[in-house]
Amino acid sequence: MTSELGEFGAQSALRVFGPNAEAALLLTVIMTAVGLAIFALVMAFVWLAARRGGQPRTWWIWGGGLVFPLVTILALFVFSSITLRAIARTDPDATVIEVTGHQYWWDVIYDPDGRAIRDANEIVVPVGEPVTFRLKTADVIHSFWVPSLGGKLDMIPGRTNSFTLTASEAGRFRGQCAEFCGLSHPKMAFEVVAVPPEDFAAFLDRLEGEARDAARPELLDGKQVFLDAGCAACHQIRGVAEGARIGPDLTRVGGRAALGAGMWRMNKGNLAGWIADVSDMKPGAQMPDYNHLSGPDLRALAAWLESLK
Ligand code: HEC
Ligand SMILES: [Cu+2]
Repeated sequence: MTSELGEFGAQSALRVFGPNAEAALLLTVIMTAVGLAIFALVMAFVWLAARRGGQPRTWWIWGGGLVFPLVTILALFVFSSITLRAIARTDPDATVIEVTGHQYWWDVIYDPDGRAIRDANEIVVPVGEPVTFRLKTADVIHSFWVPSLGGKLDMIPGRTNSFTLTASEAGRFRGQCAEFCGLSHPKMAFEVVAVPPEDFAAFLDRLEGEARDAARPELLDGKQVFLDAGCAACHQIRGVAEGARIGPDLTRVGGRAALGAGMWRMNKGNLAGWIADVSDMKPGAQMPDYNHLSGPDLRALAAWLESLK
């Protein structure tokens, strides 16, 4: 099945919505402009030399061959060092969100040192406020990258890496694992959703509670299928099945815009397709296919999951 990549938020390092991304873009533009200008200059001199012929004066050799490159390269080096330092700074007062990379999804914990509220594959942040991402991995090396908000940072076994990003505008920003991590590495994406700070607080309060389904009686069949099929061995749904950590937390799975770590639209059809045939949608994903479920059971399960918001 093909993905619905283009459906989700902006993913471009050239469309920037935060100070880190702005700094990186400015560095890119200046490096490129200086490089192009020098290229044009050298070509012009080559052309002149070819037309005029004769011997160059020695000061051209010293000036153009040594002094000029030293000065320009030193200037660019200082500028890029300043940019890199600014980008790598972590803000001690920022909101902390812990993200752990798994093959091929993202475990998310809001306020890891306090309320420790778990979610997955979609990260909500307060707009205009700094957020420190504390990055870990459960298996191989992954890399956390939201191009519109700032540079990437690797998730390395046995280490915790942190950096601070600020979204300067409300909106949806797509992220992508930027380090090859296995068969479905290209299908390991996510979204950062920047909302007003008061909405962020409300989101956390709501998320912290037990899962809320649409409370329609026919949906209860789906909940029973979830319990009978053994999904709770790997998935937590607060208030229904607690504790499992092998797969993403599904407490508000139907509230996410995307299914399967930023890949497909969240709806009943895609959910049913995923549960029956995950190995086709995401080869190598560590979830078994449930193609033995009956049609009605599969539909009920998908409908119940979709109602968890
Ligand atoms: C052996 C562990 C395991 C079992 C059992 C399991 N899953 Fe999963 N599930 C996973 C893993 C791992 C992922 C993440 C796959 C990925 O994206 O790479 C996942 C992903 C999902 C997702 C997508 C979540 C998201 O945020 O997009 C849904 C929905 C889901 N599982 C539903 C179920 C249901 C329903 C069952 C029972 C019928 C089930 N799973 C059984 C491990 C499991
Ligand atoms: Cu990865």
